[in-house]
Amino acid sequence: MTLSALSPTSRRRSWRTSLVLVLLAPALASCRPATPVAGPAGPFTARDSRGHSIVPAPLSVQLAGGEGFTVDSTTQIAIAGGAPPEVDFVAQQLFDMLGLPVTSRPRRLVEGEMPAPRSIALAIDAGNSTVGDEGYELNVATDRVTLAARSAAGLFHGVQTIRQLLPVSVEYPAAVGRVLRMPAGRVVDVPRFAWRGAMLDVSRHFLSADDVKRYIDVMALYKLNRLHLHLSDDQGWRIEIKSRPNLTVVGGSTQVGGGPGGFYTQAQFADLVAYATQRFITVVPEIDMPGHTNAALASYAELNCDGVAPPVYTGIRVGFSTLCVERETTYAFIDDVVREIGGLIPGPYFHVGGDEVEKLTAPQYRRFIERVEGIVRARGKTMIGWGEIAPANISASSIVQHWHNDSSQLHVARGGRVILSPAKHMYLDMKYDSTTMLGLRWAGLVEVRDAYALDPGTYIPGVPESAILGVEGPLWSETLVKRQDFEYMAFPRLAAVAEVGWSAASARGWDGFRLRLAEHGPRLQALGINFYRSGQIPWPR
Ligand code: NGO
Repeated sequence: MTLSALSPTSRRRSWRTSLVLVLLAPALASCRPATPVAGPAGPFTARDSRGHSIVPAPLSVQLAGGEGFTVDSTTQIAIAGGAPPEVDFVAQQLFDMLGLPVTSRPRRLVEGEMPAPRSIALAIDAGNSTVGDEGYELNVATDRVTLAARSAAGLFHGVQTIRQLLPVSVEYPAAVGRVLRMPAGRVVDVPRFAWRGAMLDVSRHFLSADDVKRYIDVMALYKLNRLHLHLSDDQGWRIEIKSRPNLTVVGGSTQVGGGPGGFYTQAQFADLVAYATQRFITVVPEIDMPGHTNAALASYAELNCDGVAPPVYTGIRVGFSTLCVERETTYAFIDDVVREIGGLIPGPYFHVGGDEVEKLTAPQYRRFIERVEGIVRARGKTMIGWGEIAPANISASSIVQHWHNDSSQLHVARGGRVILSPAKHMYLDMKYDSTTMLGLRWAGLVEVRDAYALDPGTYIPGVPESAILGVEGPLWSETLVKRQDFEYMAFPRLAAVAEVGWSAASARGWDGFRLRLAEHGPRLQALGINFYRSGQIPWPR
């Protein structure tokens, strides 16, 4: 393919777009139809039929045989001019990942300058209509790698694909004598759904900010883009609210089983949000209400209808607590909480829980949700709630998260959108099989294949794919105490969640997924992740 082959419209594009196209030309020319990679170019041992082990599966992968691209001390990282500042950070992460010498530091090209031979070039191509807001186009040739996207997020996702095209030694930055070589070819990729989430319940058992960052790191590897933090429940309140200090002094003081609990200061939370943002992950805070509120009720007597604060709670029953929905003090409290947390996040979402309320009448519950929606909107955020909120008279712009036997369809009927977290597929706290020590089993056993089997486009009868915002894997922590417990339940199922959310139906398939996922065993091990060695996956020995 040469420039002269381009249409008149494309010839009118900006110099930057032309640069992208010039950069792509050699790689495009060397692309052949999909053939499994053989020999030294391929770092894989088990692969799906298209010869790669990328998870989530990209929309299209064409690998060419031959030498591929080798990263070495002469490799340069170039940023095509005009890219927004976030691209510098993406380039820096690529640089760090490849362990390049200082002489290879990312450099912005000046207008008209071509990248040096042996470069990995990152370019924003705002006119690319095939890759959407988060997709990318990657071309790998022996003398050059080009990654183009419409946004920095797209480039970031492309860097994760580069990472997965490289051998697992890329995950050992201090290893001596490693050879980082990737196969030549072309990947064009775009996510199927905008919402690809993971939820951490840091209430039942607290997880430190550093442990949450580790989780974010692995989310990024799999192109997940929403981190939902379940910050309050009966057993613990986990975020500092300056106007309501007892929430953390009392409500944050314990956890399931009576351990020490814990909470994030606002500074720690802001730092966590910044860490996620740099990885193109939006933090979605959840304050569960009006039920699942014993920690708040224990902190402030005025939130209880009888004006008496109950003791803190360390068991795992659900459904017994509720804020006093008839008292104005409750709404002043909620406004303080939404205002303070809302001020710490750039993201547009605020999750209000709303699940499993047994102590209110249906009209009381609905009025509460409608009023809280007003508070969240007045604070400039979009309300999200579990499926139970759907019968309330809420706006179509609010979001419902389906989990189990709920009436999410009602929200779709009013034109609203739904996040799918059906427990029997997406709940990462369900046991894998009958021998799994950790987790619960009320929704059944969820092996990797069960997680993977969800088809979001057909899951809720009568709900079309266009009403599905995406998917999310919640990890509830009644039985999970330490980081390794959380990891064991999340991995490798979270990779299945990611593929369900990202990959086009045409690119998906269990037989290919299990082979590709097998290659992620050594990678997860390299990252120090305590993952479940499912018997369904042919892990390499
Ligand atoms: C339910 C419940 C949570 C539990 C979880 C355990 C929802 C939305 N509410 O899911 O409080 O922790 O199950 O699997």
